[in-house]
Amino acid sequence: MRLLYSRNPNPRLAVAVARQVGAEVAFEFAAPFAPGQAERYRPLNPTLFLPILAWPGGSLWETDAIACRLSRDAGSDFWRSGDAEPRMIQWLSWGKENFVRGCEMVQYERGTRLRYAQGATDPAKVEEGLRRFAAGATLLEDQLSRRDWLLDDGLSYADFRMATFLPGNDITRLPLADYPALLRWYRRLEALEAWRDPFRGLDAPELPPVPG
Ligand SMILES: N[C@@H](CCC(=O)N[C@@H](CS)C(=O)NCC(=O)O)C(=O)O
Repeated sequence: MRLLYSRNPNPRLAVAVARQVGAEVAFEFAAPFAPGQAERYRPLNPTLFLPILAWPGGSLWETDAIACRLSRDAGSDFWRSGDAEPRMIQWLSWGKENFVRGCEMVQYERGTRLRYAQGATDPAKVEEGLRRFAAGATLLEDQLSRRDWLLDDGLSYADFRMATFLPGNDITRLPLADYPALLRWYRRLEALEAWRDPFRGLDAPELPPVPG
């Protein structure tokens, strides 16, 4: 199987998962939105977004689905399959609408939008993103002051997913330090090589710089 990726947050997350579970995949850099590339990738993912997991005759897209597949194939419980699975899905679901969404909004406005010349940062969107971040971080601060990871029984995909948009925070400037337990949790993630440096040894061109 091939895992198609770029350095952007969702494909980064998928590569980190592959590293964490020791997935047997061939890593392949892709740029479906580059001029002339769309038709090559559309049969694999009609949305053209990365990551994509591809194999002869089939493909899978959306990071969560790919994480599930990689974890299962590797015989790992990183994506929980037992009694803890509903709780893990709770965090994925809540995160997507709340903390992760807030991080993504700010990351887009201060990072992606400028990298790809999609217009100027919208202060109202930053404000809304920071508001969602703060509300989510307050809830997570309470949870993570009581345990090391989101699930009682240890590290899981929920932790990686919750942190999707935290790498590159020098540009996004989310006020993580205002939430000490959350910051400690993120430091624990950064201590994992799979999270800290997923692109080690891979052909992974740097993202365009953020101007200014
Ligand atoms: N909901 C999708 C979002 C995927 C997505 O937004 N991918 C972005 C990067 S974060 C992308 O493909 N950007 C173009 C690129 O990286 O070349 C998922 O979870 O996989």
